Amino acid sequence: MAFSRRDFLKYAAMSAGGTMLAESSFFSARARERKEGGKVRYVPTTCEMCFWKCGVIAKVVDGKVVKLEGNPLHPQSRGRLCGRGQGGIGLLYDRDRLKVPMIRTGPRGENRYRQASWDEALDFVAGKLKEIAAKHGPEAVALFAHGSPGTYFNNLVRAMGSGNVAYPSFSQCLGAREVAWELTFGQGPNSTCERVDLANSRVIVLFGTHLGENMHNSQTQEFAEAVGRGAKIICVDPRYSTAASKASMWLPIRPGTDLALLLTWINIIIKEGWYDREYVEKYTTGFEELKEAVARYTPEWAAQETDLPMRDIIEAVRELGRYAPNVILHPGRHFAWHGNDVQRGRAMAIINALLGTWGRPGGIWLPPKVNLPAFSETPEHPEANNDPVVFGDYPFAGGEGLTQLLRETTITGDPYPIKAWFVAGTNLMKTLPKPELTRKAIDNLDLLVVVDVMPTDTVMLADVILPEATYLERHDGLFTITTREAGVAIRQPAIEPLYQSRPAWWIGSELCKRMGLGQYAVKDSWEARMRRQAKKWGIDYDELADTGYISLPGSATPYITADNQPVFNTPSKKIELVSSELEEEDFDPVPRYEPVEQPKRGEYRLLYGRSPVHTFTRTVNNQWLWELKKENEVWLNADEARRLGVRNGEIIRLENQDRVMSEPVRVRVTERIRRDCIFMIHGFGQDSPVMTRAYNRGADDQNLITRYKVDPICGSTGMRVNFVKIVKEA
Ligand code: MGD
Ligand code: SF4
Repeated sequence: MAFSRRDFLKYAAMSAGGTMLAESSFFSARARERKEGGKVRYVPTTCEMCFWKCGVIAKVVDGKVVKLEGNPLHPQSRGRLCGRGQGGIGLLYDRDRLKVPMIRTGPRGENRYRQASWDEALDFVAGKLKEIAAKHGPEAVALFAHGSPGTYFNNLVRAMGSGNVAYPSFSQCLGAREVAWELTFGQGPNSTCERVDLANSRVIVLFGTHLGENMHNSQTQEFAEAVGRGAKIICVDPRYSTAASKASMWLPIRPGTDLALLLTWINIIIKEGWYDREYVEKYTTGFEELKEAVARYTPEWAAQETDLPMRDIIEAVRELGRYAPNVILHPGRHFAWHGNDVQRGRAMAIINALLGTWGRPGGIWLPPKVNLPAFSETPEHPEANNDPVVFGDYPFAGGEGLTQLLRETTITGDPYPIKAWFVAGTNLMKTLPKPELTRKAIDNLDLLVVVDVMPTDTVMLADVILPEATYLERHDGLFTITTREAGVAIRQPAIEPLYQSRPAWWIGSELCKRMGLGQYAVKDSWEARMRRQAKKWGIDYDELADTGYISLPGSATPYITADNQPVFNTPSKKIELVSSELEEEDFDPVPRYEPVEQPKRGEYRLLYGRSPVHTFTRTVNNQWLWELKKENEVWLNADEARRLGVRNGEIIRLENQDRVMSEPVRVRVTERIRRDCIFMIHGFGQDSPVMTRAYNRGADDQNLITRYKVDPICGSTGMRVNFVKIVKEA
């Protein structure tokens, strides 16, 4: 039997206040069109301006998308979109969009291309791939990807027999966090959307997580609601972030010393008895060993190390204890900071475990139950021809592959040559630390194919540029969305692809056919495939296309009850306060503090972060969002500015420890940051002249990240290990 809208209504009505919810949040594109007399079309789909996967409703008038709204049925958007979500129209109609396939005609980096037909471009790519695979083996073909386009090239590369696939979302983002939580709870806090029950939290602790600036729609909505109903916010951040401005306590920690604070908190929680005895006894292992290991981390010592008042260190953790278990120490998101990040994540996970937040209201909700049958229409991929290089010697590198290893092997050719890269949905030149190595690797390639929507820095180094249709012009998915409940969402085109752009599924599929791998191609169309998938899942596809999201009845089981016990997929089947897996691999089974390098006199640690209206580099050329924020600034502490004689708004440059100089950038003099660091928003400083709005606007933090520190446990690249000086412009 298919789940339908009627089932959804019935299900919603069963929950508290459900009738209201069902009536007020009902959405049907077809009903709305009928009401408006059929002059306009409403198309429910899924946003990809970032990776939160909000439900969007596109209003189309005379074949033009004129408005984007949040889908009220969809739990990620709850009827609203963030600024970037609304700005999707700016991407669709960006004058600088990639419009046609192109083949490079001049030296790499000189922006000389000629237009090609799809047949010519695809034949060219397939011919080159065959040549490279014949000469070096299929493992010489690699993929870097982020977001949904990667799926289709992952299929191609693996069908060829290469396992060399890597995603910056692991090594440069949240890999260390996921690994830390998997080692502790046997499961990560969910990479699409953290399972944080902010709606019911009484105390929310944020370690550098700048909610509101790092904009994730439903999470920010819940955070705002929590602030509104008086939840206590404790913000540990060297910068007085927007979230800190809502906090009852701001702890301006010395960067790099978070683990000292966390271990001290563990010590206080145990010593003062704030932990949940019953919970710890029932669900955890290693308590006594943990207690002994953290006894040396005293508040006096932590105050010295972190540069925080001892009174605040103690008061903050007592506040958590008072309201436990309805509290949360947020797991964070961009986690690749100092190269010791798994252990920082472990300490955060351990505090949540001691306070009993996993499976408790206001803490970490339990994953919803999803029992959808596996669906595939293509054969299993063959075994990789040669061991992939993307996991290196890191025992917990995860399944996603380490980008910097792929880059390194491309440069050295050791253990074998890598000669072709597909790059889909990621701007590697601005994403990987030490960009000169990215360029060096690219110069070693025989083929660089970039599938993108905008002519970014990486695109403009490609041999072949393949223009993808934007998310408003293509089918993708089906997506399973797991929030407190599980549901299924759709991405479908609001309009036909503009210019000669094509969806990634089509590009990948055409390449499979040309490579003689037709069995891995899409049989007919992605929409037809989605229909078959929906049928297998028992979902009414037409209902889904009409509403954009269908929830799976009975999937929500967020809290521990007598009949809903948590499952911990660790070796001991318990929460591992002392990690048996780390011990087995000769790592510290309990996190141990080691100081990180601090800036020398006259230097500042380079910190970077997000703007609420931009996602990395993907939005900086978008007219709507560019109007809101055209360039970044360097946040500099007011006392330091006075000392250096730098005025607010003055143009300066930053010079890093390796004498790399930034583009000119404006200073924002502020009391809202510590004296030993500066902060800038990531994503600006585009070098591609064909991104006409973003070109040369602001400064690129990545240029200054010429050093990184690799986490020995999972191989992610800590990037907050660079120091800069302020250089005044003549
Ligand atoms: P972007 O730089 O936004 O992010 O790294 P990336 O995923 O590389 O590049 C996205 C690319 O996708 C752009 O080229 C854009 O045009 C393209 N794109 C957008 N929509 C589509 C589409 O529909 N189809 C296709 N084919 N392409 C599309 C993010 C990564 O960066 C992450 S996850 C983190 S957390 C790190 N953050 C970070 C940082 O904060 N500072 C520094 N210095 N480096 C960082 N690197 C990491
Ligand atoms: Fe789109 Fe904003 Fe949702 Fe991200 S958070 S998916 S940009 S609406």
